[in-house]
Amino acid sequence: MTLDLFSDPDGCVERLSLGPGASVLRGRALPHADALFAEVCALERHSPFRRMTTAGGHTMSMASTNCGSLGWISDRNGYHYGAIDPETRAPWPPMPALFAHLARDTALEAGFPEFEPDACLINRYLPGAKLSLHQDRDERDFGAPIVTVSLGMDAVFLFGGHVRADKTVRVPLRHGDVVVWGGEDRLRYHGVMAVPDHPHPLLGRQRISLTFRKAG
Ligand code: MD6
Ligand code: FE
Repeated sequence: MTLDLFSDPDGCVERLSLGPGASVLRGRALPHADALFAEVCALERHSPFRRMTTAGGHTMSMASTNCGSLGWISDRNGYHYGAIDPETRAPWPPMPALFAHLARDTALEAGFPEFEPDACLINRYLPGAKLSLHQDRDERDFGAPIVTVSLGMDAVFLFGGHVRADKTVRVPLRHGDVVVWGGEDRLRYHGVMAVPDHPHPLLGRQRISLTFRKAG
């Protein structure tokens, strides 16, 4: 099944439910998009984007960096969270207040009060980059939701079930959209299809995602 958020004729769709604990808040970050992107540009001067390696020795197709007290890291030893950027050997830059507020507010709107993320993974997808189906299970507490903010080029988010083979829905994500998933949907498989090359007026040929989690 394909859920097309953007074909609603009266343009009134604000929130799409993907499950009891999973919602898309369409365009929710749009008023903040310029400021969010400016923060990403400042953050990448401190901790640059890099393409991480997987335990299997593959290079991930998107480039990543982090802000907040913990950063998500993938290397030859697998996935983990750490306070130190292995490239700069310095702590990840602090999470900008705008990021923390947006994550907390959107989690609340989606039914998860008191979300206090300590980790924000920032991914940059150039045309063709993708993320295969996976679960997010490196966090200590699955009681907190995950919030993802999309900026730049359109992408298709794949949202599956609790086993990899479950059917997935294809959710188009555009600049300013926010996805929140938690509760019984917290461990659902998800991924990002190869990003098509449709340059965005503000960001050009890239998609940036901000993924907020309570990791520690
Ligand atoms: C995204 N990222 O970049 C979604 N999950 O839009 C993820 O789902 C993700 O990049 C776990 C670890 C790294 C990731
Ligand atoms: Fe994930």
